[in-house]
Amino acid sequence: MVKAVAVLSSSEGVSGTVFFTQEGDGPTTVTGNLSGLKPGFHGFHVHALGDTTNGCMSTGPHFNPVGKEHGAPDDENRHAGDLGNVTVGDDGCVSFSIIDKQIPLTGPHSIIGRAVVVHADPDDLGKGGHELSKTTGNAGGRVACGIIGLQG
Ligand SMILES: [Cu+2]
Ligand SMILES: [Zn+2]
Repeated sequence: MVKAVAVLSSSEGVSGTVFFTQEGDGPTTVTGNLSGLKPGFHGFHVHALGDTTNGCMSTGPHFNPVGKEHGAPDDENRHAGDLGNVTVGDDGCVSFSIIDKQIPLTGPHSIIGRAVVVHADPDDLGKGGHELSKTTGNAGGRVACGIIGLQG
């Protein structure tokens, strides 16, 4: 079992923790909780770089090792980092559990050392018809992020 964690924070008061586990070559389970967000859908992705020198802006684009378009988690054509949306309640908090096959913790497409990013707006899952739909899901600003690191 490989385990990883990302601690998210932002200057706007968003915070949370996201845990990743993977057994062998199986899917990765992502569980987490976030608080301080506006109620509703927020895009949630793995971005390519674990670089926060310029805040969440320097984490690069969505992790996309095989050159696909932006999509929904259950689409064939999606970035590996496309985890869809988290749904925040009226209290500004969300707890979630996601199981995904495209974000391994080992091997050439490992997400260790990359970043998780939570966005200000809903991810349209590539289907919004906006000029950004096929690259970012038009999910708006990056309100919080954290670097994915190995956990013992
Ligand atoms: Cu993103
Ligand atoms: Zn994407």
